[in-house]
Amino acid sequence: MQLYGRSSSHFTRIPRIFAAEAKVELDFVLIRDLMSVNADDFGGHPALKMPTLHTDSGLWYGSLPICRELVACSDSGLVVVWPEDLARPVAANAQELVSTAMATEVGLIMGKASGVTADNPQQVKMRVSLLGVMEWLERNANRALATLAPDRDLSFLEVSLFCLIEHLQFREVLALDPYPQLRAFAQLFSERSSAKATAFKFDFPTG
Ligand SMILES: N[C@@H](CCC(=O)N[C@@H](CS)C(=O)NCC(=O)O)C(=O)O
Repeated sequence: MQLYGRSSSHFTRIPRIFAAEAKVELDFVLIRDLMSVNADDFGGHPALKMPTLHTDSGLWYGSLPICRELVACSDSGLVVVWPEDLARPVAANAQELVSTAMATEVGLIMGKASGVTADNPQQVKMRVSLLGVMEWLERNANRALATLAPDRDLSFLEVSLFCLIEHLQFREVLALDPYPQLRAFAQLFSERSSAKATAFKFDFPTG
């Protein structure tokens, strides 16, 4: 199986962590030009996004479907809590807000990279949105995580929350000082070998 993405991408790191936890071997194919308008450069992703997974059964777009496929293909018997298993509002909301914040971060980073100034009204709104999510997560993420089945090996919520927090710091989008609860969660999760093996880094000098 081949995963198209970048080591600096939070949406790509999620399936890389799942692959490591499920002990699935992946060939990692780097996407060189993020501004390309050719879907082939994104492993065939029609929306020109990463990640994309290539398997014998076809192409898989998006981090959640890719993680599902990786776990389904593995013999590891990994017990995973998926977003649809989140029955309590606090946990379902946490997942929704983590996914929203990740997309907001992409908008902020892509805007900055393409010369949009920080005082652009859309960038201002995205930043306020991100701050609102972070404040909510700081107050509620631990309560959300406490609702997860204790016998799980992993949850999509934990992995995506971890990737969001580390990525905010890595891309210097937000300082994490105001979020001690989230920092403590990320510190604990970062001890996992799957997290250590997938640390964010820039694959190219331009990021
Ligand atoms: N819903 C998609 C989102 C993917 C996404 O936004 N990926 C970012 C990188 S982390 C990307 O491709 N950015 C390039 C762009 O938006 O042009 C997923 O879950 O994989």
